[in-house]
Amino acid sequence: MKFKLNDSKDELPFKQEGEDMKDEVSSKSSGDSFFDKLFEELMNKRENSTNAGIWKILEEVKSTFSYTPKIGIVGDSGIGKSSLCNALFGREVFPTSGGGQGCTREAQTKLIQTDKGKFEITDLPGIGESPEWHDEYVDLYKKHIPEFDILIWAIKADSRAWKQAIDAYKELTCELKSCPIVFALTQSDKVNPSSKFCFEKMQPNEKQIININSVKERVVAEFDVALEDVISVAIVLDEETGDYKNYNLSSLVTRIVEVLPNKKKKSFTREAADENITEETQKKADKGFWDHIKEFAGDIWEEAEPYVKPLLGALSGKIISQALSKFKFW
Ligand SMILES: Nc1nc2c(ncn2[C@@H]2O[C@H](COP(=O)(O)OP(=O)(O)OP(=O)(O)O)[C@@H](O)[C@H]2O)c(=O)[nH]1
Ligand SMILES: [Mg+2]
Repeated sequence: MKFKLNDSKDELPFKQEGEDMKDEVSSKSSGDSFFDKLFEELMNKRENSTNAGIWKILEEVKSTFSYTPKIGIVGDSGIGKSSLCNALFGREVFPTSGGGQGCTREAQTKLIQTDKGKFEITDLPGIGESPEWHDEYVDLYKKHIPEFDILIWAIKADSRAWKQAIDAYKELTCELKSCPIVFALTQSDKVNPSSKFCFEKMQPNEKQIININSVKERVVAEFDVALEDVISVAIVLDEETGDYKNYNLSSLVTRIVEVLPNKKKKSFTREAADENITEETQKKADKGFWDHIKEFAGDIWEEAEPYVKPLLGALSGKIISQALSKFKFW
């Protein structure tokens, strides 16, 4: 049966606290006292500080760090949108279908609570080759795109029926000025010669890579987008372990982090599954976060730096869940 939410917001049940992070939390028990000390120190300094601006900066650190990123995904039915979202965030965001033609013509939005924060994700139906729904869908996209921080436009790598999608995309120029977009070529393992894809290593073979690159070139030419914004991916559910295996999701995450504004980078990597975030991408997200804080601070950054600096190490990389819980004391 097709899962249909009819444009409603659905909150998934909370994960049991510590369920996902068990290893991390227990292996970093010393981190707790570190954060206790850090925040105690900041609170003491707060009493001595006469500059209210510093506390505005710390509030900005808090709100930027705990921001709820809003992600949109658009693509035709059965091309792997749900699988992509589930693998990207490392949890069941949307149920997957058997690959049959779905008929949901509404947006499906979910607000997902995790042990690190929240994120909101909206699945928009693809326009397919259905001219009769063109205007309805373009209106739907125009309504939702302004709410997103990032739009993932999914296209099946071995399909050629893109005309309606290209026309719709071109009608969204205005909305997309304020919403970065990346193109995900889904099910890249099915690109010819599909029998050559190595599922063990999740890697296409040389001939497939050549053909995937031609598909990318076509997307670049027909949608008039930059090559670096087109990323080929493949997702396979390992029936035995229940885990998703993927090809190239880390490249998709890297590109998303690159195109997101500084203020939003960190909250996205906070929610993406750790295995999809390379060290380099994590650094880019951290740098974007602190560049944003510096810009927010402006002239008083120098004065504020000694107060804010201890947070730099604490909020970098993946050591964030403890930090977030301590923010509640502010
Ligand atoms: N071979 C292969 N199969 C995939 C891939 N991604 C998804 N699938 C399969 O394709 C089918 C549809 O995947 P979904 O993720 O449910 O696709 P969807 O776009 O969300 O579908 P609807 O919600 O019905 O629009 C499922 O059987 C998936 O297991 C992929 O990269 N490679
Ligand atoms: Mg789906």
